[in-house]
Amino acid sequence: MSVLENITSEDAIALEEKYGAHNYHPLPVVLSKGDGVYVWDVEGNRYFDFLSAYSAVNQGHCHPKIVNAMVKQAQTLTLTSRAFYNDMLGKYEKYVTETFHFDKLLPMNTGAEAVETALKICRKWAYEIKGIPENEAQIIVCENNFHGRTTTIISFSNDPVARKNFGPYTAGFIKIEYDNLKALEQALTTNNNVAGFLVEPIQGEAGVYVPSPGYLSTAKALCEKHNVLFIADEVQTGIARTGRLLATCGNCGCVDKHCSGTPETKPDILILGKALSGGAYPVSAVLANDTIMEVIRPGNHGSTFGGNPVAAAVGMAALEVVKDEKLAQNAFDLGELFRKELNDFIPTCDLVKSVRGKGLLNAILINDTETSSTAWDICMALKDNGLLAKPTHGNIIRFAPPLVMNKEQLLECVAIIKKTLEEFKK
Ligand code: IF1
Repeated sequence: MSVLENITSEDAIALEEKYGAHNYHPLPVVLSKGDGVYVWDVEGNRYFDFLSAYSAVNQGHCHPKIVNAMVKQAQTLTLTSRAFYNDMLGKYEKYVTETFHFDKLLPMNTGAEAVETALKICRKWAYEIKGIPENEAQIIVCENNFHGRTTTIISFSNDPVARKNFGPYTAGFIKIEYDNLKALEQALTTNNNVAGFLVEPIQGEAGVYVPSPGYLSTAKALCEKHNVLFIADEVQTGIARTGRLLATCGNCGCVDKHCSGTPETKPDILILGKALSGGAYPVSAVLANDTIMEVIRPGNHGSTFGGNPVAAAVGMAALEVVKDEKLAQNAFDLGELFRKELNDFIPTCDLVKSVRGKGLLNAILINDTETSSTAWDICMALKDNGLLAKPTHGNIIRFAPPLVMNKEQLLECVAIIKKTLEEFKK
């Protein structure tokens, strides 16, 4: 079979079943084309993409500006390794650090790599700047976190499916309840060697948990008080997804009138990924100011592909799209509309308990048990009605369309969601 030969959905699924590791359980749809807010399956059926590859495709599928930047660079120079300089990395580093107001950027590829990088920087800062005894550093994390799939990251996960039988686990982490400032203060005051606090501004995988107003700014203040680094994992919430350039917007200089821009929530270490490339290429980054990033010296850390010229070209184009098309403001406005529409609808529908989210990162809570298949079955019905979404844990369906969606398209999707829920029979 030639790799260019068209295949049916059935054949594609059978090939993955036979030749691929079974580390996912995808919805039974085989996509072959994407453009903006739409994707098409191999049979030519068109869907609204309401997952955006877990918020990596914020700029819409195959955005021409991003694709053109990628193709142009790929025809020029793809990879030099960091053994030599190249003409793209410095420009990219300048552009991104000025966008998010940090002194320096360490370029990586995946979100998990960036999280691991942030943990290493935090520990090294703790030993060399804060003066914590070597190998004694503790990093506070939140229960129900999701930060990636590496052995160290799953060591501090409490999701048994992601964690079990991958031990022995990495030590040095203290788990506290999310959105609980008393728990954070207690962890800070009862442990001497705390180096950092790693937190998602909204817990995506856990079910789009938006913390109480003031949680992030007060957490940041508590970290400052105890000389502990506030580390924000914005891999999923960043790049305009929550209606501002960053969910921890602080002096980000974003153009949106909705941005609170309060410096109190500006993290000491910022982790970006996913939509930093618009979903076209693996691009992630860790940003920090010199007093923190200077602990990293030649030989301490690296990556073959980290900061490659294609990643640099794609990253700059992806951020320009966010700014030029005011995607944060659009996400804010359409998010407000989405939640209003669903909040007006929910009282008429026993199947849904609530809707929550910020910007265009939202989720509905299904009125059934965590172990029921109802959320999955609803997603299957949504697929049949032309909209793709997938449950997170159990009885929660995440809704995260590309941020380039317009009002008419959003209202069409709301109509599909309402129709599907009204017609749904368990
Ligand atoms: C899977 C979840 C979402 C992330 C945050 C780091 C990473 C992610 C906040 C790691 C990645 C992805 C991974 C993907 C599914 C998806 C996901 F369901 F797993 F949790 F989005 F919610 N920080 N999230 O959300 O980035 O290494 O993947 O580039 O592993 O199943 P990555």
